[in-house]
Amino acid sequence: MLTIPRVVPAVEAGRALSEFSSDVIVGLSNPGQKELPSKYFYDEVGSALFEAICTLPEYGLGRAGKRMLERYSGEIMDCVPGQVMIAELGSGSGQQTRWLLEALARRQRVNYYPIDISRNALFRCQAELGQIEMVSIVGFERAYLDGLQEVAARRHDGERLMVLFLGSTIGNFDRPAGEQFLREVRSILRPDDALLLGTDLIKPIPALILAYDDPAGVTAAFNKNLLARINRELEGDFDLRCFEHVVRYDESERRIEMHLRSTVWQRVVIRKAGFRFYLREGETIWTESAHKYSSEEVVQMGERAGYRCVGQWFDFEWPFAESLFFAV
Ligand code: AVJ
Repeated sequence: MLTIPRVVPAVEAGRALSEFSSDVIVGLSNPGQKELPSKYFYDEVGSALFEAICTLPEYGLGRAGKRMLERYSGEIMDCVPGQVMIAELGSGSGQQTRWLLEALARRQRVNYYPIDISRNALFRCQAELGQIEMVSIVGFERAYLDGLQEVAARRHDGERLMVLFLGSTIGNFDRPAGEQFLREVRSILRPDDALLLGTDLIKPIPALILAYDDPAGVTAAFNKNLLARINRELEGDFDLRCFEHVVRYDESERRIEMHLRSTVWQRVVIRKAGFRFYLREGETIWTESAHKYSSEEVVQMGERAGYRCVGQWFDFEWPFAESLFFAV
């Protein structure tokens, strides 16, 4: 069947690089807690490491997401009748999306629009999903909301837009920002458009810590690769041997935090950003949050953001929820 695997690029490489550079400067010049945005994990090395993480026995999320879509895609798509087009926020490698696309392709030709700021992720997704019969792929190298706006503009008459936000990526936002993000997605949708939202659920802390601090050190490598990426792309001189991967669970925020802790006092120079800064011994750079939810909380958050929940599916091996919402 005809497939059109292609990417609509957002910006020239130069602009993407200067955005990376200014985000790095802002995050690292903070006199309090230094931070780096987790969206920059996913260069070619980082994406490969993330895929490796998803195969780790300790990282239950990865397997739960795939298992659930393999099992429930038919049921989920039965809840979304009519002619449907699909947009995915953060396409990743596309392995879980396959099941949903195949379920939908049993009844119609499918236009699938993955949206990701990582061109590399879009290529991987096209390699994984480009061969499914009856499915055409057009990837958008864009920030989520910009990309979604462009996808929505391609809607045909009578077509329903279904947005996928899988894998618990929403957990990277803190709670208020996550809800606000859902509201902004809603503002691009029409009533009865659909949102399928994956969320990792609250579970015993030791299991959560192990999921983000696996004994083989794959997640540690994933975390440190952010500094290696700065070295490669912005001519930084981070010495990766002087950083430790640190994982903690914040009980009041109900989130995992990942940090990189400097084991020595050090000066770091990032040449292409024209930036230098210091780290004290023991000081950390906060690189990621992964918020954990209860299933009721997800429903309430969706309702406050302008949706009604029409179904929830659960994995009990690794508590995880897929929640299907319709825009009100
Ligand atoms: C892709 C954001 C869902 O938070 O679990 C995995 C990323 N970080 N291991 C997550 C991640 C460390 C992942 N998300």
